[in-house]
Amino acid sequence: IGFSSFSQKKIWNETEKEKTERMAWWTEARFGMFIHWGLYAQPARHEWVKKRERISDKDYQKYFDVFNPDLFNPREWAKKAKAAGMKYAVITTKHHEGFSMFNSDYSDYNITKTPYGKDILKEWVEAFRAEGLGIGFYYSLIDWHHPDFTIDSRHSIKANNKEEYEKLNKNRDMAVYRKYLKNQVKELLSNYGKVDLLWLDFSYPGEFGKGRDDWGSVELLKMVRKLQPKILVNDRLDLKEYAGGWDFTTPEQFKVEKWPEVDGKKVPWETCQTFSGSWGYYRDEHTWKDNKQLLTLLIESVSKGGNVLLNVGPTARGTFDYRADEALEGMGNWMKYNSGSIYSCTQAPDEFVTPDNSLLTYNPKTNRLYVHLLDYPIQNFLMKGMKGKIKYAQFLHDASEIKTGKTHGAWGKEKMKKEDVNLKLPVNKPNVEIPV
Ligand code: JFZ
Repeated sequence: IGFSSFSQKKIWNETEKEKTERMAWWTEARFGMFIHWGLYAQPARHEWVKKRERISDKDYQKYFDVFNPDLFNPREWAKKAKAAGMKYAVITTKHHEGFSMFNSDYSDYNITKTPYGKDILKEWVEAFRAEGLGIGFYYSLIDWHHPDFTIDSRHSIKANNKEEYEKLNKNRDMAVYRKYLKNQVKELLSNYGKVDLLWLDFSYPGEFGKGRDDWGSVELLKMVRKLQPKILVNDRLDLKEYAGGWDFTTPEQFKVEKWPEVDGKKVPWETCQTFSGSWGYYRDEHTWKDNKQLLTLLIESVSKGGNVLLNVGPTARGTFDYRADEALEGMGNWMKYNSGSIYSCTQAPDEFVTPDNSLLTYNPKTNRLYVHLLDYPIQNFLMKGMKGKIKYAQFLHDASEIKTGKTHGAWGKEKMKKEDVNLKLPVNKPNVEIPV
């Protein structure tokens, strides 16, 4: 069993080896697409707009009444994801606003009742499957629309003190919502064929927060595992100390300093990242990351044993912003030649010292070490302690040989030791740059 403590609460039985095998496709994939799409694409000013601006259900209704993404072409999305080098995708089936992007027997607040009239999720799954991509569902535990979801610190309705919370929640019953949540997840995992990944979001235990008891997390996850035994589940159900309670951890929107550990053991992880700051389409947001930043995030994550889920927030017509297209293309240009240093790769063994201005990734199956030069140096590239460890060195993009040997000039004579190796790089940086 993957967890040492015998007092461990258990959700299901699986050996560490079985877990590793179940997760192998994802661990090898390393790169996926996150898609945040819902009614909030129309106000186009953050997926949290309903809470941020305290918009009432009545005022938010207009977004439901006019939603009609006439240019939605999921096959095109899937092709873009694939061309970018992504191997799986995770879409918001329901975000905090409470709107279902799928046909549901448990709520009319769903896509088939909008002017669009069809089950977007169904079309999306078929298209992404057809391109051979893994299928992931994001489902929000938080719900600002369901009448039984109790008002809390993250709700779009604001309470100022305990009395106000109690008053607002008088007729709300989380037991009813819990049932609803379970029913909808059941629909998601029953009506769309095999689902590879479930991304539940999110827990925030505390006095005016919610956690495992509110969601019925244990029961929910048992059902999930039963319906889709191979599925991968993220770690936001507030089941950290349960065996089988989660498969990978999800640091988001910041740089991951080192491979995350639980009880001194490295755990699978996936960081998610936005292009511009918000997850949903935000028309007036101009803080877009450039391609080099995004690419570095991917390499750096793999160099620490993790995955990247890079987010796109499609417009309300069903298109990607041109800047998202450009970024995906840039990733694709690079991945076309260099994905060998990403897929199936992980953190390099400790014996390898990371040289200055570089990142290392490593493929344990082939024993290849990949050195990512973040800044292209002038001719000498010193690798400490590598003597005897390199059989052959080459560029990845064109498979041309890189010779090793004495450094140019006086520089290396002081710096280079017996046990070091110097890579003799060509003066000119090879033209593998992605457009930035
Ligand atoms: C959540 C959502 O609120 C957000 O809109 C988006 O969907 C994102 C992927 O997930 O945001 C979170 C959730 C958890 C943390 C931070 C932001 N967290 O645990 O630090």
